[in-house]
Amino acid sequence: MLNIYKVILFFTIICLIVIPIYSENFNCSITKAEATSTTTEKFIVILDKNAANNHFNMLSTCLEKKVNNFDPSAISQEEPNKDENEVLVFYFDSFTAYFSDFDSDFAMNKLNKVEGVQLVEKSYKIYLTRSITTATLKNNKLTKSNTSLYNLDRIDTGKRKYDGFYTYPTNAGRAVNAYVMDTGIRMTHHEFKGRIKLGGVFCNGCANGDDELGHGTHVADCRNNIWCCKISKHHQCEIMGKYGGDLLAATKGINYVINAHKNAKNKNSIINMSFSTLNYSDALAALVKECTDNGIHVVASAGNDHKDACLVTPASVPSAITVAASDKLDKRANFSNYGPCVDIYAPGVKILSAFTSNDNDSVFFDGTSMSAPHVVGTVALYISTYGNLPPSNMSDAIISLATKNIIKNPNSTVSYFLRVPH
Ligand SMILES: *[C@@H]1O[C@H](CO)[C@@H](O)[C@H](O)[C@H]1NC(C)=O
Ligand SMILES: *[C@@H]1O[C@H](CO)[C@@H](O)[C@H](O)[C@H]1NC(C)=O
Ligand SMILES: *[C@@H]1O[C@H](CO)[C@@H](O)[C@H](O)[C@H]1NC(C)=O
Ligand SMILES: *[C@@H]1O[C@H](CO)[C@@H](O)[C@H](O)[C@H]1NC(C)=O
Ligand SMILES: *[C@@H]1O[C@H](CO)[C@@H](O)[C@H](O)[C@H]1NC(C)=O
Ligand SMILES: *[C@@H]1O[C@H](CO)[C@@H](O)[C@H](O)[C@H]1NC(C)=O
Ligand SMILES: *[C@@H]1O[C@H](CO)[C@@H](O)[C@H](O)[C@H]1NC(C)=O
Ligand SMILES: *[C@@H]1O[C@H](CO)[C@@H](O)[C@H](O)[C@H]1NC(C)=O
Ligand SMILES: [Ca+2]
Repeated sequence: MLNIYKVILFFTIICLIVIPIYSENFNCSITKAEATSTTTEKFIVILDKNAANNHFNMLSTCLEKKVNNFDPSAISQEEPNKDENEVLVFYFDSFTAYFSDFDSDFAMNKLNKVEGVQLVEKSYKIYLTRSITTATLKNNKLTKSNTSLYNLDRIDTGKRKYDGFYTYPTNAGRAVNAYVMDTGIRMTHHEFKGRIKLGGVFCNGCANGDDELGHGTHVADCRNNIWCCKISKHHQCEIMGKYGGDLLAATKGINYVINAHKNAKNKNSIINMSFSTLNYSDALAALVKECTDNGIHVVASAGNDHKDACLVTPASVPSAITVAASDKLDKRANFSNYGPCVDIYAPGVKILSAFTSNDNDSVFFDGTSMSAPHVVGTVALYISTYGNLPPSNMSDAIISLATKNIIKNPNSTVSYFLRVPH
């Protein structure tokens, strides 16, 4: 025992001596003069986890910036770092990220060369998101329910055969928690009433979780999100208001979900990322990988720009399940992104779902945004039927359930069409 105390004492003394000496002799590899400039824009900086302390020391010593940890439980509509001298820090398992204002030239040509900095990326606009969590029950009974919705009728069968029924595992989605990262939700809508809870509002100037666009509400509707059926719980994270979101809001939302996942007893979590960037984003890709590394399934829509899905994020991230859109005749929708980054096809044309004008409102939408929830639901059905798997195994499992070579002109490496567990 004595030896242990000696060791502890030894290291305490070393720390007390070494740390002050270290900071006194701190060498500024960049200076405030270099960092302050006429124009400032917000950048995300991703650091090697071990470099974080030194780096923040450097920021506060050399650049006189205030370093603030981001508290995911602090749900606020205000940007906490209004002051350009403040940096907002997110600690993940595999890296540390922060946001701050810098001059573009400094950020992209100096800061990115500092030791321990993995990448620097300008915060940009993103276009729409959401996410979900699930259940532990195992059950192999099937429920057969009437449906007039072709998309539900279609995904319970391999061949294109419409029988007017949607057949799915009975306990589907029990105890499901859904983190919806999107434009918010019409909480009072009959489709969700009593099953919705505000997770957090992470965009600037957003109206406390109300859905001002209708996207989130449509995407969260249980008629498409077969996983939630009657019994699941939603948590919503609004990261995009009427006027869009940005990388900072997405990081806050993802940080929130990862923390909620870590603190939850139920580790069956699925995130549907209903947003896309215009161009590929290394920073967003790192955040998505952090989710799957933590065991959270990520389902991403391929995007609606009739282009290669590998060009946008999160669709391009290998550990995400990327979903392209097909129509009633199993043809690739003409707007759907395609290419080698697509993992699977699901219905995404003329999808009826909840809308926001009143609590019974519904509307038809087209989009890979509408396809992705079908896959989210299927992952949840899979979990409640067979149990959870690590994300990469889940992706394989969903693909092994899928019907092969049925999509016309998929223009993808694969032509897999979604099928629910049966
Ligand atoms: C600080 O930088 C100067 C000039 O680049 C260098 O000569 C010196 O050795 C550095 N000191 C430390 C402690 O790294
Ligand atoms: C389902 O459809 C069948 C035949 O159309 C009908 O007889 C039955 O009442 C319907 N069930 C429900 C619950 O709507
Ligand atoms: C899933 O994410 C994609 C973007 O990656 C989005 O377009 C779609 O709306 C999302 N769907 C749901 C149900 O969140
Ligand atoms: C996206 O990339 C294209 C070129 O590939 C570039 O012209 C455009 O400015 C980029 N857009 C953004 C928002 O970075
Ligand atoms: C895509 O298909 C829709 C109907 O299915 C059609 O109205 C539209 O013109 C098509 N767009 C393109 C670019 O082919
Ligand atoms: C098929 O995908 C490739 C890139 O993966 C693209 O260059 C080509 O234009 C696509 N063709 C069609 C018909 O969409
Ligand atoms: C919505 O439908 C329910 C019954 O399904 C009805 O009681 C209610 O009045 C309707 N509300 C609106 C706003 O139409
Ligand atoms: C997941 O897949 C890997 C690689 O195929 C395999 O070694 C591992 O046993 C799988 N894990 C589970 C839980 O299925
Ligand atoms: Ca059917």
